[in-house]
Amino acid sequence: MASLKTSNSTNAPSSLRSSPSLSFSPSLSSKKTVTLPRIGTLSHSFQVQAKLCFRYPLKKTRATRISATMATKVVKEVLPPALDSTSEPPPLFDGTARLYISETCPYVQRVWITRNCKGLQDKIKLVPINLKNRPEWYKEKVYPANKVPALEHNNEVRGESLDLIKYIDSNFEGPSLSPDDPAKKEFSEELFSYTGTFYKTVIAALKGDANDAGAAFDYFETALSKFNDGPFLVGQFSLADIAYAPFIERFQAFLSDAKQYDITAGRPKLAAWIEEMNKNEGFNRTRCNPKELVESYKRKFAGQP
Ligand SMILES: N[C@@H](CCC(=O)N[C@@H](CS)C(=O)NCC(=O)O)C(=O)O
Repeated sequence: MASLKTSNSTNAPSSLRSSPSLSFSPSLSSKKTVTLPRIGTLSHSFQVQAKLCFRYPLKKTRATRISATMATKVVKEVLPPALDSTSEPPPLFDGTARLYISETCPYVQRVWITRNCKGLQDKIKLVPINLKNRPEWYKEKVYPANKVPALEHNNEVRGESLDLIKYIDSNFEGPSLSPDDPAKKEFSEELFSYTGTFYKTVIAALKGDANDAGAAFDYFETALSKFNDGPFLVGQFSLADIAYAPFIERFQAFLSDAKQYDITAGRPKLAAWIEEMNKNEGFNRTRCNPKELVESYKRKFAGQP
């Protein structure tokens, strides 16, 4: 079994470097090295990415805390208060890259994970928007579609989470999260295209028979068998994993709690993928409180008040 050992290198962005004594992620950062199992030949970019996403604890700032309510102990990024109809806009188009977000939105989460995994915490500022009491200037001056996520960068505002993760990967520094191999590139595109069907299939099952979600998770299980040089969708961790992670996080929690349906039963590759994703600090910092998530899904899909 091949393994990657990462050292306590100084190659990480300053935002992710830690003092040796500081330990936020009990599962990983208390160790000098971490072994990532089941990974064969690793590209340079994946090794750098692995250091960023799997190894580095956060630097010690007031904007970090350990959320005691998470199922696994994870460090959640503390956000500034959400801007609402009474708030002034930020100084728009002043050269700052801003990601407009809502903390619990899965589409936002895709972009937020990408930003974290590329080590762009100091380069892309998060601006939470209160969607229930949205500021008028958001639609008028920032993003006419009036949705989140939206990214303000280079005097333009863009939206659509799948477009944004690709945009950030191509237009910002940090390790590449896209495969170089043409077959993997092509398969990534297929995976991006399937996200809509995946979502619709599972949502229909959440409202009715949980077993009807099986086809979507079977697709995912089969996809994980396509490349055998790592536990992720195209072998190495990439944007394709980021595209699905927020949805699998939500569906797994809700289906298990409300429908007693274990999405990993009979799907060992999906189980291993979830285990690997749960080690990803860039993802963990964005994760929802699972209890709140299940309650909100129950209100939406199980007819509970
Ligand atoms: N297709 C969009 C979906 C974004 C989206 O629906 N965001 C929701 C929050 S999770 C939103 O902004 N809703 C506000 C609204 O529709 O008015 C994407 O992938 O970014």
